[in-house]
Amino acid sequence: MARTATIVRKTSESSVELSLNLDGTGKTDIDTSVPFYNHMMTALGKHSLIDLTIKAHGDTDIDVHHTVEDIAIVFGEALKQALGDKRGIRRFADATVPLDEALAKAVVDISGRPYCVCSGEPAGYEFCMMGGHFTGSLVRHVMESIALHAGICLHMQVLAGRDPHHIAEAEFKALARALRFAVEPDPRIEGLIPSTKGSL
Ligand SMILES: [Mn+2]
Repeated sequence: MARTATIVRKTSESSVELSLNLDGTGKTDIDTSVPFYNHMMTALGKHSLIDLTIKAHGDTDIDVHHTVEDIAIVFGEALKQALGDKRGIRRFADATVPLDEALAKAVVDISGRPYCVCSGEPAGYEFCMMGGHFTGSLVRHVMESIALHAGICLHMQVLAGRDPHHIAEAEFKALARALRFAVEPDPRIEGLIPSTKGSL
């Protein structure tokens, strides 16, 4: 069965159309209307090998916050939908990704139980502005929204870094790389659900 999902979500704050294919090659077509976020979501698709299309707009004249958060919610929902009953996946994965001086580690469990722990951000990261509109605080907000709506456990650790752009990009790439392996079919357990309780 195709592991794909398409979700359209419209609220008074944003409009999001998102499609993904877990068994893709990392092909992306991203227009979030938030330039820095385009860069991050393109990296997420590219390095997870999840084909990802996003067309979104919202009340970015107020702040990019609503649109950024809502896209993360929809990405999480689409991930959950595409995974179905999670039969045959590797389930656990981790990835540690550098970007020059920055180093981020993501650990995921496609568990069906939403949880997110982020640690190690340098002091003041949450107040940094990237691309003139995207704050460091939004990175954790996006990680939390994805994890909670996908129903996965995500630990994101910033192990090193000084430049906020580098840190954010390392975090998105680490998530991408961990997701790639966690959602990938494990040929040794074809058709089986990787859980002792028989469901995820
Ligand atoms: Mn929010």
